Amino acid sequence: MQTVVLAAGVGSRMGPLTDERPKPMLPVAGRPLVSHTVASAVEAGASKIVLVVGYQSEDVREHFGDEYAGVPVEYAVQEEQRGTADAVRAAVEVLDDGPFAVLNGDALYDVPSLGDLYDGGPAVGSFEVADPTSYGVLRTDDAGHVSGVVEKPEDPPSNLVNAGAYVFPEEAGAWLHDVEESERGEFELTDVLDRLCERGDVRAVAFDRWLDVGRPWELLEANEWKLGELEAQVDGDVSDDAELGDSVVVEEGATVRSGVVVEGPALIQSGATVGPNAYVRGASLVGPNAKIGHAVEVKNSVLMDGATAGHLSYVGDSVVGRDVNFGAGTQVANLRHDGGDVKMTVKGDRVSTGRRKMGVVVGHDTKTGINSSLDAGVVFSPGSTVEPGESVTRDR
Ligand code: TTP
Repeated sequence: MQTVVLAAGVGSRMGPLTDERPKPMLPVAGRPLVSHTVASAVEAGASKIVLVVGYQSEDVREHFGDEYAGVPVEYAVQEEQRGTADAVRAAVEVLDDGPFAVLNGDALYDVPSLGDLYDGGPAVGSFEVADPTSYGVLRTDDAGHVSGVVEKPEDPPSNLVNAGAYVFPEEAGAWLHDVEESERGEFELTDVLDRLCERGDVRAVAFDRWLDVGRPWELLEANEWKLGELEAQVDGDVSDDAELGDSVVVEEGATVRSGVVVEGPALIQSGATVGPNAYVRGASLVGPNAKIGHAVEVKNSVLMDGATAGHLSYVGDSVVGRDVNFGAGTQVANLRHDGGDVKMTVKGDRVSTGRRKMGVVVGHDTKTGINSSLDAGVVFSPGSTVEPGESVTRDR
């Protein structure tokens, strides 16, 4: 099945992490997010991948080149991010005859479910959630076919949310040109789906696992998923008295010093150093050239390239951007005293992360002074500074 992967979005809800690189290129278990989407599609039987690129497209092209695991990769450019229908319209020109699949390039899908999606006629992937009111929700008819998608309904017709995975018949390519601008000023692929649903033969394929990666804490969840699939491998320099758990990968060129405990799942990338006497637990990604120093505890976090927590610090449930430097004794709070879900500001709106445990999101090149404390849910713009001893309770 030829598969269009949408990777032209800006990822504004992921700010400040998408300041320097597009969301599809954010690191998940040591690879770009979109490479997991592409890998799953290829494993499920994609015959060709068409990547729709736009915002900072050179990064995506450079990563994939013209094939992935023997499957050809082609590119279509969406000049302006004018919606998902507009993105697929750009791709139609490079598609072959026949049906085609469309996947969001910022979502993780399980391979067997994608296989089910590919296997048959028109289809839409769905995922069951307890509260679907903030999603596009599938409406199904008596025969179990999809009859439409209702956006953010107060009274949801089902618990099946639209997973942004579709199989369209060839003729749907022409319908893309008939889509009109929506109220929010975008050309929406769901308009094409609605038209397809009128035929009454669109299958709802329930996915076993799915994750939409739109907000910073979902990047942590994506890493939890994909780090959990790693098989232990040690190619780096690991001290004899360091303790590594079952699912820990230490890449060549990485160093794990004495007295370190890494519970895993964790990936310690080339050029990174950990320890001495550090404790890394939960699903953690220690990016290329990152540094976790003496007596530092890192839990369930992503440290991007060159991020440093030199000594005596705690970093929990956090995303730490490129070349951030945490001064000695920097402490991240990741739990509220009232035990409620941690809130975060996303594009100006205060929203619940749905997590009791959530630390901070730190834009690249931020520096914290010694003994600073960073409150749960705080977001730092790139290049922020924190004074020694300062307690940061608001975004900066
Ligand atoms: P969204 O998550 O709706 O958009 P986004 O990725 O730009 O994120 P944000 O809202 O935070 O700015 O997009 C869903 C998928 O479609 C995602 O994989 C990006 C892709 N997309 C395009 O390729 N072109 C577009 O014009 C839009 C709106 C999205």
